[in-house]
Amino acid sequence: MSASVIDFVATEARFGAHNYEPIGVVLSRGEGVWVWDTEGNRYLDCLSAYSAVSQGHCHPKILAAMVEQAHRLTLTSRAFHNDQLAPFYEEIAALTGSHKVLPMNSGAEAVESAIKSVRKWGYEVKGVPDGHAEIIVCANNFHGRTLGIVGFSTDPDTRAHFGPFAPGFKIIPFGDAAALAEAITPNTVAFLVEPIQGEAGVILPPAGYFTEVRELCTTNNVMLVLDEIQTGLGRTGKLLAEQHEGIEADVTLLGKALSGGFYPVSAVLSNNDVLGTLRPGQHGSTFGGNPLACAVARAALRVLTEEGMIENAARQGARFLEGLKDIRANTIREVRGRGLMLAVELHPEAGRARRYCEALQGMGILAKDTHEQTIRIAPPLVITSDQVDWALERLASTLTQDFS
Ligand code: IF1
Repeated sequence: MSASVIDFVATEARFGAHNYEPIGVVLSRGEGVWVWDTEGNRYLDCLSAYSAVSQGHCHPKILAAMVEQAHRLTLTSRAFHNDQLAPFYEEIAALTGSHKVLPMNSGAEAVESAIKSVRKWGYEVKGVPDGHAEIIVCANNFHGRTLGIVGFSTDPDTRAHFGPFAPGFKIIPFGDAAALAEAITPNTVAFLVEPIQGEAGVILPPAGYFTEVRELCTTNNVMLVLDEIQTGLGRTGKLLAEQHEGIEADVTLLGKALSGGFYPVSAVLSNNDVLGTLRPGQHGSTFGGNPLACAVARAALRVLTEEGMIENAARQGARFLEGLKDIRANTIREVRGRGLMLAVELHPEAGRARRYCEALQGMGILAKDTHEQTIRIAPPLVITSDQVDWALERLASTLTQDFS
């Protein structure tokens, strides 16, 4: 690392809470799939800010919408109407086939908002006795960092020493429909689940799982809440990951790529009366639904469809996955994923995934390890075939090295 990089890293360490352990690269510019560090070295971004920069870094049309709106009006609060919120509602509802929209900022806020809404729906519509609503979630879930959410995490790092936590959550294994059937009681208001578990290491459920889940939820009048904050908006090669199983959630959570990475924008979408139970004064956010966020989100959604990014994610994702499967390396235990949400799981003897990510950095690729053994690969959805092949060559030469 050069002197200036060491300086940035040391200053962060000196003043910052040490809640991250970043790869040793200091980025200062991005365009499309590429990012540049402070020395001018170029990297292919295979993380996309955890799938938030799906439209590519600094997409010119989203940038233009943001700058144009920033000149006009940025924040009104929801005490007044603004001229960007209604068109945002209309466009996102039309795109996703939803009836109601609740705009928030971070992904965690969308999750919290959904929890509040399904509980309220449970008491006021389903008739659950007050204070007794149950929400079923999955082991190894990741839904964010707020207290309500980390309380039902099963990851010790995420959860330990942050309690006491709120009651009302039941944890079942992911991918096990029988476990869901068993866990549902008359007080169950919702099943909250990721279509593909991201932080857990890109874990796909068995085929048919969500069809069974949908049936169980419908039969028992339980709201199916899909956290599509990471899987949504084209990442898996469909607009929403639920489409792979031909089902529809009652409540869908979006975030991350909803702004193309320009700004924190999240949303709760509902296909039924869940959001309809919220009355004035019962929920809100100073920044949620602000005109700048809405203008950015509208442009982010527009380019996603107009520029064929969802189809490209399906095409390039298939190419990437095939290419990864063709790499003959003793270090690889499994490659998996859907669309451009991919992962390479290493054999325990191969050494830590972190070491491979550092080696990839040296070859011009930024990827991030998760859970010691897994390298996550999630480039922007605008990646081309040549760029996929370029990445595969470098991945092949890195994965055939031994860092144990
Ligand atoms: C961090 C992982 C990704 C999410 C799902 C809600 C949220 C997230 C399915 C909360 C956030 C992030 C946050 C990021 C790491 C990250 C992540 F490694 F944890 F799993 F993306 F892969 N639901 N995911 O994945 O959204 O409040 O952050 O906007 O640094 O914690 P948020």
